[in-house]
Amino acid sequence: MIDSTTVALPSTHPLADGRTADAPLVRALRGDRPERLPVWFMRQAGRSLPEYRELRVGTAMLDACLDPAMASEITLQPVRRHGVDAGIFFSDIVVPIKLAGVDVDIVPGRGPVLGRPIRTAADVAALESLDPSALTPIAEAVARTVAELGTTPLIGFAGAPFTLAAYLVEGGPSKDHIRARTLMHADPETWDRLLGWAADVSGVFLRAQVLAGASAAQLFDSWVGSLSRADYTARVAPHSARALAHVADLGVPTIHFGVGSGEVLADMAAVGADAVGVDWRIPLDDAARRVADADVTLQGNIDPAMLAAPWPVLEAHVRDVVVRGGAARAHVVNLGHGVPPETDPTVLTRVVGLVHDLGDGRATGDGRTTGAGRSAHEGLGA
Ligand code: 1CP
Repeated sequence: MIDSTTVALPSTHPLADGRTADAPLVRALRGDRPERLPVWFMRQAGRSLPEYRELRVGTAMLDACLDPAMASEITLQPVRRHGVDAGIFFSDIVVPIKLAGVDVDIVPGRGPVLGRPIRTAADVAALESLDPSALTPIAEAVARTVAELGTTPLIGFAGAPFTLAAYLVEGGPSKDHIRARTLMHADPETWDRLLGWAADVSGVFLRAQVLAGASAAQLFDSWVGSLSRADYTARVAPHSARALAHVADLGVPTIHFGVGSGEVLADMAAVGADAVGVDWRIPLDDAARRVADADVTLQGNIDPAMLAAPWPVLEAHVRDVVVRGGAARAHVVNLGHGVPPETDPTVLTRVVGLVHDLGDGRATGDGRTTGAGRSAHEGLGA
């Protein structure tokens, strides 16, 4: 449940004490067009960085997530290296599930795998709620990280109930989440209880990150693309709203992201976050039309496949994304999904420099953009 005793952010929070209140990311999420377009990358922390791989040697993924010093250092690595406009907290969507007592591990090269899938009414009834006190290592890692980040905001995150349910019911990564979607229809009551539980676990996880210092919060519904629109609106969206409701009273800007979400983009926007993340399949000007009924910022949508293309091809693509993003009320530049592990990190740094050189991203008549933005590498807290 939402803790009604905390009605506002602590006065030492970076948004409350002013450190991040005017950061380009925060301004853009709130609907403003800062002089410089904010840019960060999903999965910027981790696999593509040699310094990450070195630090992780000998430490299992979930142990790294629960080690405050290590989680904080991994979060900071891409901010130092690329000069991105935000850190994304190094953790995983299954961390709060594990802390709620579910037998889950992250298997290298595969992803989250459960000791025993959750498939029946009895399985769901046996799930325990997440005690916020179990999140002490998370809060400590966030606090350490924001102490280093200065004026650069940290984004906290959690998995949306459907994406979590896809792992819980299937027992691991799957292609079309068939068993989960069968349960949705075969036993709607159990489905509802499972997604309600997942919404609260993710909500408590998000809230802990925000209270400890995150200046924005992203809900990842990565696998939403396997749902029909009718199933999304009737059986999933209310639970996503419930997850976000856990941080609503704190006033931090929120982002709602899914892959393959074209069919449900307007419905995702209606869930109530300040921004919607768009994958690479829909041009941002088209996405802006689809979400026109909701007053939202767009985040995205550089095609991750382009990161390995020759620079002139990638540069033209980034410029096109920025020009099309001009159709939205505001734009946070990102990828359409995560950084592929084999990405050359110097390419990411170059993309940050390019985006920052494009100023506020508003197109001029010739399809290029104006502005004398700062370049990357201004360092933490600049
Ligand atoms: O050993 C390793 O390096 C494990 C790889 C890894 C990492 C670095 C996993 C396993 N998770 C993470 C970190 C992580 N996961 C972050 C923080 C880093 C960052 O974004 O910069 C975040 C935000 C996540 C969230 C996450 N985990 C999502 C949603 C985002 C997305 O990419 O769609 C999902 C779907 C997961 C599940 C997961 N965890 C790990 C893997 C390989 C997967 C996907 C498995 C599958 O294909 O189903």
